[in-house]
Amino acid sequence: MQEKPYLSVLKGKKLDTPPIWFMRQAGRYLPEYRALRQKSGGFLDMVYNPDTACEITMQPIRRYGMDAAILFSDILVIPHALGQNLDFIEGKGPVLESIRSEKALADLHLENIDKTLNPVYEAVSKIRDQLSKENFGQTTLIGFAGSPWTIACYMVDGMGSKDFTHTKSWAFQDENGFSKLIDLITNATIHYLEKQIEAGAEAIQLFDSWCGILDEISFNRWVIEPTAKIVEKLKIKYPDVPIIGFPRNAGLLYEPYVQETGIDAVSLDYQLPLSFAAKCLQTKVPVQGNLDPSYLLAGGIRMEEAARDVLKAFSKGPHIFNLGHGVIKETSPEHVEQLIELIRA
Ligand code: 1CP
Repeated sequence: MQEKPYLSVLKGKKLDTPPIWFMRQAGRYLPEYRALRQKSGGFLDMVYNPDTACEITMQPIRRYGMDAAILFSDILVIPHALGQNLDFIEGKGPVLESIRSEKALADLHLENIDKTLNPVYEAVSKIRDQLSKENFGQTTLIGFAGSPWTIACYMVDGMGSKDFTHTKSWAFQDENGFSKLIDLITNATIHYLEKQIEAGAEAIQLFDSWCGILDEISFNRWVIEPTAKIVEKLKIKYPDVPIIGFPRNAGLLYEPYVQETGIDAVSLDYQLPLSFAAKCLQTKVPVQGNLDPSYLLAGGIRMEEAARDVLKAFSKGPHIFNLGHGVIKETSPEHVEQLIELIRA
């Protein structure tokens, strides 16, 4: 059987037409998502209902036939499964009961996480079945998790923030205590990802949305080290499952990230210069990205030009077309269709 296009590029092959998928391809810009969202109790109810999570994952695939489907879930199910209170508030985003000291770690438990996470694994199996039932045999299913640093940011600060001051001050004041939190998240993440792979995830993406707020030394300690540990452990059991890292806004630190974590491919934010990424990263691993989602929102000729620039910059090596961050919720579904047509033409 021929290898799926997305998987073959992750393994280093260059294709004339790059495979395509978008971060947040399932979500609020789709009317069918908004309809389901209105009927459901809340965001977490959707995440923990395997039929709903499967349906939402399938929605963009049915419309556009992307080369990859990404499990509908959220990175914050890990703190939730560890025992931290979590709420998703309309118009505000996630809110967690913050953890600010080593003492508070006693309330978190690694042993019971599957009680909360079993519906996610069930969703993964359902999606694999559904993809073949609906004849999307060439579509790869991506599982995912947040990276320990980014998860810690939400666990300690308790919500989204520009600078995550509480997290940084804990990390900088008490390295030993903070490392216990990072170790706990790292171990939970390894287990969670192994279970997703067992259930049918064919590739894994690690989202490190907030690594860009760290200096070089802290980046090594809190981003590269735990990411390398996750990769190393997953590779023992599942050497053939590609791992994509997304160290968003890491700038020049993208280079040591790629060289030292052992990830198989790297996802690029839209701020990263194309020439730097082509020269310093794509020569080492396949790259994924990186159109600014605001071009997709805007549509029209500038979207086409910007997409062509990305294609051209990465035309010499393995490339997966994607955005540099998630689809913006006001985006017109027609623009998504136009962009996919352009890439495939
Ligand atoms: O309907 C709604 O109100 C929910 C909006 C929503 C959605 C659709 C949230 C809340 N999460 C998700 C799904 C989600 N989250 C996916 C599903 C797959 C897909 O991409 O289609 C994924 C991969 C994520 C990952 C995620 N969640 C990240 C990493 C990527 C990124 O965006 O940087 C982060 C930081 C989160 C936390 C989160 N969850 C939701 C929101 C609004 C946020 C951001 C909070 C903030 O810091 O402001």
